[in-house]
Amino acid sequence: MVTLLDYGAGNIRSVRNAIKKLGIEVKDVSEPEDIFTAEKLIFPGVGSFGLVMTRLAAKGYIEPLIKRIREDKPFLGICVALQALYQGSDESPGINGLGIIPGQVKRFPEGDLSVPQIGWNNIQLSQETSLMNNYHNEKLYFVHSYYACCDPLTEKWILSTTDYGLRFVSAIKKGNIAAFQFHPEKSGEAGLKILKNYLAPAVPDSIVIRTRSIPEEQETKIAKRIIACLDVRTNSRGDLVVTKGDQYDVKEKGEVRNLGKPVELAKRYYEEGADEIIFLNITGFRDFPMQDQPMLQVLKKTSENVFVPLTIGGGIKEFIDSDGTSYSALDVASEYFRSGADKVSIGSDAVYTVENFLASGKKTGTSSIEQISNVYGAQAVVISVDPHRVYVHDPDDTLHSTIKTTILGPEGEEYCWYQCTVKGGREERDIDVIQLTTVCEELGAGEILLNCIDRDGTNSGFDLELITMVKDTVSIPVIASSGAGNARHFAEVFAKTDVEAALAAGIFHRREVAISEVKRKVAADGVEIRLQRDFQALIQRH
Ligand code: 1PR
Repeated sequence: MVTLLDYGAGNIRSVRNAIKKLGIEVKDVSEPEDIFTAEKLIFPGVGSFGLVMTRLAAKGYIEPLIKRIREDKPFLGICVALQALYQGSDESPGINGLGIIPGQVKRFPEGDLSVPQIGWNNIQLSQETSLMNNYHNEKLYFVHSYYACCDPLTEKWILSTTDYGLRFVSAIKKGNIAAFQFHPEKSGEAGLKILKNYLAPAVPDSIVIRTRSIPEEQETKIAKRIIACLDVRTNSRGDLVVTKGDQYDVKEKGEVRNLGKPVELAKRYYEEGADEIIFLNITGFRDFPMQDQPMLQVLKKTSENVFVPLTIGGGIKEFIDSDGTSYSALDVASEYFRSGADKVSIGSDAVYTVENFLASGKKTGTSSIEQISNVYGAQAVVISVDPHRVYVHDPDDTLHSTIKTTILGPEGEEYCWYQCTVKGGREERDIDVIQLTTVCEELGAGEILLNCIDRDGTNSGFDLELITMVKDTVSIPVIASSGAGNARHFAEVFAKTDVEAALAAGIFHRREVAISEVKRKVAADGVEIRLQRDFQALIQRH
């Protein structure tokens, strides 16, 4: 029996599901005393540092938490919960942490690497503990903009470090108190194994140790992510199906293409080694009754068996339900987080927000991006961009940001700009991809999902010119999307651009290319990638 500290923020469902998957019963903290009396406590930190500390204070949880930790009763913190053990964080100035470990949590500096760190990285162990029993140097999933410093004063606490531009504390352990910056519940089988070591250790802490981690002098490296994307909508029979378009046209002979069921397909991709799964409700721009929203069920079901990050897009906006209830974009996003999503992706509403920003020149604080980012952190907000090329003969023919292209236009034009669209490409807007992505970053978005209508479903490869243009402008991670036709296209996008992740839909759904084939090709080209353990062993043997 483990007790979960659920303080009503974000995706706690995934931790709950991971524990259940391990066959262990979960009990919730219902009053402050439970925190102290629990046999084992898990504290999943979701949201910003300020949100976590404010909620803990409001519920009267701070004092029993400090008491529990000081008395060395089993405690496991995840992500922001590790940071909460420190005195404070640059993320929320003026808000005190639990103050167990001395020091201030800092923001990753701007540099060559995008912030937030989103993806799979290694850990370098500096203690031997049963918590890492049978850990074999697999990559684990991180998502954060702030980090705990490797301060010699806190040496006794450090269980592992990780490198991302600088070396930071990725896990701590002292006595029965442990905390991870990575998400074990989102780190596939490797993460579940670590969780199990905490919940039901096979060996006492004094015995162990069969672990392997990379030598201290070597830097850990974040992997490029391979993502499977599922475009979902209902067909004429009312079934919710995964579909796939050609340049966003998902109908064939008048009927929506049906490439499978969302929950089943997501499970298949998880087992095949996808580093992340994105669901896009492609008709989400239409109004829907909140409680009937079928994507909530899809998320709840998927998160029971899929232990890698889940992103949901489509319909993240403010709206009024048919019964007159009004929902803010934050309400909608919160419902998705509670149902198992780790990130939400905003499409049309981001375009409208940027249009308003450009017209008024100021932030309102009320846009979907700002609201969600303020509460859940930038890393929870993805912007899905649906641009297409507009050719011009001369850059002066338009006010938009152009590039000189090697793919000439229909009249031999050598320049183009990328026009943003809304409602799944149905409506063009007078705004370009650079305006959209830079303003969204300024408003607090943490990642760009960069589609391309011209390439979507064509199997002709990613639009490298578009990706390079955006990547050169923003400092948040970018996911390349649209056009993947084979494993070489992934190798190419990682070789020729600095993109952090690449996504495909059609080739995976139609089983034309397997995720393992993509990973094998990309790894063979020397790109850092996350390999499943059996696969890793296979590569080492050969
Ligand atoms: O505007 O916030 O409600 O979000 C709607 C979301 O639905 C947006 O993210 C938008 O990109 C998506 N969407 C809307 N209509 C379509 C459509 O296809 N008719 N799908 C659509 C976008 C693009 C990718 C696709 C890649 C890879 N799909 O997600 O999966 O292009 O495809 P490929 O590998 O087969 O080439 P809102």
